This record gives sequence, structure tokens and C-alpha cells, in this order.
Amino acid sequence: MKVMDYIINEIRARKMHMTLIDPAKQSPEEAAKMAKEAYEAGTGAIMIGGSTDLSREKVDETVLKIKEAVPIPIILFPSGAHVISKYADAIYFMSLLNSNSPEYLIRQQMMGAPIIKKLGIEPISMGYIIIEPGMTVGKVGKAELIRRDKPEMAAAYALAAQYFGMQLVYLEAGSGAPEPVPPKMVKVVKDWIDIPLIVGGGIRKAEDARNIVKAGADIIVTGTLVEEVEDIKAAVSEIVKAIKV
Ligand code: 1GP
Repeated sequence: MKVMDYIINEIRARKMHMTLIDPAKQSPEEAAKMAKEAYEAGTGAIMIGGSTDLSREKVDETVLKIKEAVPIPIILFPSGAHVISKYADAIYFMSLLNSNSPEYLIRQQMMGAPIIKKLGIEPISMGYIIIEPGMTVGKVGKAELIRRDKPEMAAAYALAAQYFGMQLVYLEAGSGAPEPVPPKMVKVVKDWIDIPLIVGGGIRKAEDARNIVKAGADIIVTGTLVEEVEDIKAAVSEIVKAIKV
């Protein structure tokens, strides 16, 4: 089954949680252990990405170890064309829509497209929109950040993504953001679009996760949470339970 079909089936039935793992932050073995605990707690897919200084070898090793540990899809969430691993099940083929740099709008994608074709990885096209505070990805991606009090601006970008034929929209507050994307903004964006909506960045509390899915997110992503807590299974479980709305 294609990964996108799996996602569509999942979100038809329930809200979905995905766990982001940055291969630069631990050994492949440790990453596999984290993925397994998150899977046992109910996470629906593992996203691989994060740091910009990653090597493809590290991504390959991490994907392979995680693959041995969990049966759920492993989806690349790439910072650029240099980290495309042939072992992943799919890749978010994403454009940073509010970037001021062609590099993140289309150039890395142009470089990655032939690699994806050659390796036979499933591309899932996604409009990526960065909201304040944006954190590192906002700076690196040269994003003209969407103000937290301008939900219509985020919605207009999201609708543009839909009209481009993109399959998903991702609202990103930035990894480690002190506050996630405001639920009010999630609601306006969801009202404007018909394609599935992913929200990530700064989600640590079950209550925030619940408010974001209640506002209309189909999928929520947590990354920092699994890096920070002792008991990954308990922490992810709490979020997964909270989004059963
Ligand atoms: C980052 O949205 C993801 O791209 C996850 O953010 O690390 O804050 O959970 P956190």
C-alpha cells in the first residue's frame, strides 16, 4: 500500500500522531528504540529529518535500524536533496511556501526529484508553512514568518498549496517552539482547505495536542518531546490519547 493511501485511511478513522526523529541527535540503535516505544504508544508513522548538517549515511543507517524495529511507515522530512535515503518508504516532497529563497521553494526540489525517481521512493507533495516563532527552520529556510495573529495569511498560503495540487499542508511553529501554532489559526486554515492538515512544532502538552486537533488538524507531529522525556512510551501515549476526539 502506498504511504499516502495509508495516511488517508488512518485520518478517515481517527486523528493521527507522527513522531519526528532527528538522526543527528542519537545513534541509529537509540533512534530505533525511540521509534519502537513511540509505535507501541500509538504513533502512526516515523518522520526522519531535522538538522541541516546530516549526512546521508547517518540517515540511511537510522532508517534501516528503525525499519527493523517498527512496522509503520518511515517518511523522510528532508532539509535538502542531500539526505534522500533509498530505504525510506516515502518522502515529503515539500516546498517552504513562505520562504524568501528559491533554494527552499524549488531549487532543492529540482535537485531531489531525479534522485527520488531513480531510487523509487514515494513522493508526497506538501506545502510547508512556517509560523512565528519559526525557530531554527525559520531562519535557515529564510522564511517570512507568518504572524501568530494573522491566521488568514496562513490560510491563503495553505489554499495556494491546495490549488497547486499538493497533497498535504504542514503548519510549522519550529522545532522546540515555546508555544505551538495557535488553535485559532489551525481552525481558519482547516476551514479554507480540503486537503489534510499537519501541525507541528512546540507540542509537548496533551492539552495543546487536543486543542490543535479539535481546531481541525488531522495529524500532529512531536519531535522534541521524545528527545526530552525518560519514558517515551508514556509521553507519546498521553498525546495519542488526548487526540482521540
Ligand atoms: C519540527 O514540527 C516538528 O519540524 C516537531 O517540533 O520538535 O517542537 O516537537 P518539536
